[in-house]
Amino acid sequence: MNEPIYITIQNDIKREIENGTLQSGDLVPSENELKEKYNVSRMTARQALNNLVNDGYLYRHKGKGTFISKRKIEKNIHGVRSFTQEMAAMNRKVSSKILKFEKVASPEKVAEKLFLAKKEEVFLIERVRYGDDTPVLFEQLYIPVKLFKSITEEDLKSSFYHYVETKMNLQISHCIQSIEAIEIPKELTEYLMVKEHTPTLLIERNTFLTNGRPFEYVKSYYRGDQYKFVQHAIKG
Ligand code: 16G
Repeated sequence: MNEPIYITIQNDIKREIENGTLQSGDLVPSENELKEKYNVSRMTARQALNNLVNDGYLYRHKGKGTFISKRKIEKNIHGVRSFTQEMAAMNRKVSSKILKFEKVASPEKVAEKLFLAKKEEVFLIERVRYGDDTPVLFEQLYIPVKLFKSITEEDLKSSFYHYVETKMNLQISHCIQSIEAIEIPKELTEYLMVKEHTPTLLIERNTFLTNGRPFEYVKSYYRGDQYKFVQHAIKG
């Protein structure tokens, strides 16, 4: 059976994005142009464009037309890299906004993950992180106070991993992490500037030093329309 024509239109546009004929910010052909080119109804042309918008390849600008989206950020999930390093590797400008920086008694799960005594003090840090001024990630981070006695809010405006490695001279070794697809929690929609129900990738991560001690427990919420996770794997 032949594929439906709207799929052909979608694939043609995707191919032009892949080979660079269409680049982020470019205007895509209008429904009328597609109608002429493929000899289809306006409905069919609209369906193809709607699907590409829903899949994040295109976005609409009211009154101006439909445009090619920025390519998704590809996050490697096989290494332990900081947000700052990831953005630098993609030539994106990094910035962060600290929403919370406070000392709290560790919740039970956090104490367990950080090898702490019940209710031992931790810093709770919440940050919105930006790539090229777009909010792409929300992070809720717990770190032991006894390990990071003199860390300040200012230190967390730039790279936390840089602080750990260069200011504290500690060696980061590995992490244990899980990845889950969720809807954006309602309270984060405003910070990440997305609509309710937006698909989000949640990584829960416990990261360790070379001495075997855990130094962070973090929940990172990645905008699903901005991120794609990539992994290299070896045949087992
Ligand atoms: C990433 C890490 C997070 C770490 C942060 C440090 C994941 C899932 N999370 O967001 O654990 O605390 O980078 O970034 O990869 P920074 O050094 O730029 O502050």
